[in-house]
Amino acid sequence: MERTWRWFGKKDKITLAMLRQIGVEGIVTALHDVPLGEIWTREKIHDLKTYIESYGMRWSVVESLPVVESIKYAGPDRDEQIERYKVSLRNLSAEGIHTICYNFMPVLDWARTDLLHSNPNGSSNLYFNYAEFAYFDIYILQREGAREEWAKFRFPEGYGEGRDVLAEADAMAQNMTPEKDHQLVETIVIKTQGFVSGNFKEGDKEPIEKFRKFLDLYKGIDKAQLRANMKYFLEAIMPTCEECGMNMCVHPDDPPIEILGLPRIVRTEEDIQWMLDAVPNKHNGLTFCAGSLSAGAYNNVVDMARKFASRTHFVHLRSCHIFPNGDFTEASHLGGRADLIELARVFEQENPELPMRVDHGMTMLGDEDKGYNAGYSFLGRMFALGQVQGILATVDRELGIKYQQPGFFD
Ligand code: DNO
Repeated sequence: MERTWRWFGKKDKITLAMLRQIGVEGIVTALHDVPLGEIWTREKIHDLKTYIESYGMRWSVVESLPVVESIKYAGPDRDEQIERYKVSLRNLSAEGIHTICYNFMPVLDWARTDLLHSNPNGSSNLYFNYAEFAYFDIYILQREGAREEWAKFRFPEGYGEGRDVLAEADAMAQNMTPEKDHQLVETIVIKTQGFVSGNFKEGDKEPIEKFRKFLDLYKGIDKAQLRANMKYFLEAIMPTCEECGMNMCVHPDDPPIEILGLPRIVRTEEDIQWMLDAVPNKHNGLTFCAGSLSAGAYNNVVDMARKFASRTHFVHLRSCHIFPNGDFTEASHLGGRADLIELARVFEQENPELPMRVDHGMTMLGDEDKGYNAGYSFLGRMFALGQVQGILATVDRELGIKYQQPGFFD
């Protein structure tokens, strides 16, 4: 697979010169300064692409060309937004970029409750605690119906036995302070969302008010309706994708659970099968995010990779550990539920050209003071990339695939 890295543009503290030294061949990025819903112009795309190429790498994948909410909930300007999306696709293709990662999650792009959860070795990882999330939902967001939903919440079989998430959230409420509430809002709404070109930004004055307005847009939209809206979007853009050789690859919901009363439709094997069958065109594909999928106890990630490899256009290598109580954290890239070694075999066999990036890494050895985006450390991700490069070198030898690491004499 092509060794790529998610880079956040010219303002990223991690520079392209650094990435070139660690075996990165391709860059995964977006026009982060273009406001949501605006057309990506050819000039801006060209400028960034040329900059990347000046460092001896290429712009391999766009992550993300965001799908605005009104396409997801079918707002009045949906068709106009889809037309704009198509223009951006044509402009990207004209500049030689042919892989687009996007998501179809309503409101929230991805969710964690702790961005610096300690590992036994002193480093830290991202973490999701169900009770903290329930507390946010019931006590901070004060979402109508949240208490009743959490009262009915059950973990997948084998996890969280005897755990009462609602009781834990109520107990937390006894000890929370405005500072702790603020911290949780920063984590769930700002720090995880602010840098992914989504709905929330660093410096948003009233994020909770804004959040509630977004939730209101989805009143009455259930799973079937969201699926219909996704199908509508994909059918509308497929002719453009065919015309300009564009591969669309949806990112699975992260975590792959239903949250905040919102429908989520890219969580499980059945969901992905539905999405691929609904629009049976090879340009309608998947970002195989092993990390997101492995946070769902019902997902057998290796089986899913075998099943969906031929419609996978982009791979995220990461792995999760689910604790017996149901909470999850991000595991080592050599451990956890995802089995990255076997995934590397599956995808190398399918297509050694497939772009792959290591996803989130540990925060380690001083990463924490550098102001990196949550989950996107430098040393932690570099460590993970080193591990994955080792896995790929071994698998390539097994499969007889020749690979020359760029930037070395040998
Ligand atoms: C988080 C990322 C997501 C992902 C988008 C794709 O770390 O995996 O923000 O890029 O959901 O649209």
